[in-house]
Amino acid sequence: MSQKRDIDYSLYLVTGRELLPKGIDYYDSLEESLKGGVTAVQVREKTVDTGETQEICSKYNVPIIINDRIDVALAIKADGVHLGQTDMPIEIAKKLLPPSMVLGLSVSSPAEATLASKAGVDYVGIGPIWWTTSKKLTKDVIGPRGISSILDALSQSIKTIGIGGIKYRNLIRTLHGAVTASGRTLDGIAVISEIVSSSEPRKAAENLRSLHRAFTDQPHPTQPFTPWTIPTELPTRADIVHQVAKLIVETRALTPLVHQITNYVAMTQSANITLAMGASPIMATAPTEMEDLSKVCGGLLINFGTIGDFEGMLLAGEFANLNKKPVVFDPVAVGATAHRRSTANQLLNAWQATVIKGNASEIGALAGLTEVKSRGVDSIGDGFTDPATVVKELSLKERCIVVMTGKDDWISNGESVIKLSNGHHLLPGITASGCIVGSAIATYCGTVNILARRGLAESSASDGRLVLGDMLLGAVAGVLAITIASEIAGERPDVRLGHLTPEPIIRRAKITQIA
Ligand code: 3NM
Repeated sequence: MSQKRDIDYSLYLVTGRELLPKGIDYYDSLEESLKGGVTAVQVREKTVDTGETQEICSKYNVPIIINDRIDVALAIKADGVHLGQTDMPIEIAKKLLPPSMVLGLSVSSPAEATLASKAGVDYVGIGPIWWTTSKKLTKDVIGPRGISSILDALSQSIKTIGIGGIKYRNLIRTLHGAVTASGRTLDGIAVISEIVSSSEPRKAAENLRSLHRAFTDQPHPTQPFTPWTIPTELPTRADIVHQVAKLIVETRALTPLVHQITNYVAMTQSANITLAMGASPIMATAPTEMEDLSKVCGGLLINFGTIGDFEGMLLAGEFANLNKKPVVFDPVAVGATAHRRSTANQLLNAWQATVIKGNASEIGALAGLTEVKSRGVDSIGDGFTDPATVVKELSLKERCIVVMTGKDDWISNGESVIKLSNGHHLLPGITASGCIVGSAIATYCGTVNILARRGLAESSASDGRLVLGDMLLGAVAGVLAITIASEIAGERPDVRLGHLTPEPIIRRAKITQIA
């Protein structure tokens, strides 16, 4: 056999005997995980019978790769060898290996990825993506937002696997965070503890496989970037207006539950706005409620304005990702303090936002730009000279839709940029007027999510270019609803408290003197 085996890297199990639950046999656990859908196995043990491991793998037609020990790999005619950065140099390994064996290498930076490309390895393990105790870590955690720059440095022919702390719970975040601007994604994931430490390794493997398939096979709300949801042409005004109108009507019919963790300045207004749009708000913050709520809500808003409830925000986003619910993130005044910047970073590392909404200074702070300054929660000045590029680039960086509010509102999904120019000059004078835009976006994204799940949304083939499940539509609808409502209210000076004169009081006051 001189041809290399064509390996499916989707679910790559790395063995870890020391992590087995008490009373569970290594070989039984391995066999169960293969039944659950593991597609490749790397043996990392020094003490197990490699021959028996290989026998079990071949029963399921799954390739076996040996960590570090080329001698063992050659002796058992394994399908490949995996090397770390401090193991044998690649050039020597390549000389020792027959052409039939694949060669894998661990990389953790773009520089190591470039060297791996030059060396011509078959696949790389990129890690550690998350913190893990399964291996003594000598390198910094990359985080899901650090993967794409490594993928960009690798030649296309090299297969890629993410490794380090990957769990069912963070899998969507991991996969989504890894997508590059050109659409390259991880070919698979490698795990030890999520399968090996489980008392039900088959189920653990099945769960990982099915979530991985859900990511690669079909669009869902945390995937605004997958090729099938990127509009190939800019939507026309008529397309957008038609679909927003539909969304407004559908929201009243479907009454999505919109879970909102927001600041206490905005909380009542946000709940009222949600009700006014025909949806149902729930403003829960307790961490223990997050899992249950994520199953029943249509969409989630996380607004960290008064910056409490960190644990709840963390869990709510993670569970929303897991249950494929859209997450709208409003990083209020993120540029104002180091604490806010670090909190936003932690949250964006922990879960995948579907939409990030902010004013120019907030978006600038997340993008690392200093052109627009802030004072507390407000932006100073007229905004960026090139706002379209700012939203598009942040959108590509964070792999989500970006909404930058201001005199004009700028929205991008990394491909298209839409400018909306509605609104009223009095709107910024109302506290929490920015926060309610976030609530409106979360509400309409919730409706888009429900429609997509029910298969009722119009597909790109039948009409329009905002396609099934496209959260860009939810973002546009949320901004238009609030800004156009403000224009209509602005045209009615008689309904504004700021314009109250003595005359209507004198004319209308209903006063009864009782005693
Ligand atoms: N290699 P778990 S992290 C074997 O970063 C290994 O190269 C890593 O185990 C790397 O899935 C790791 O339990 C441990 O976190 C993976």
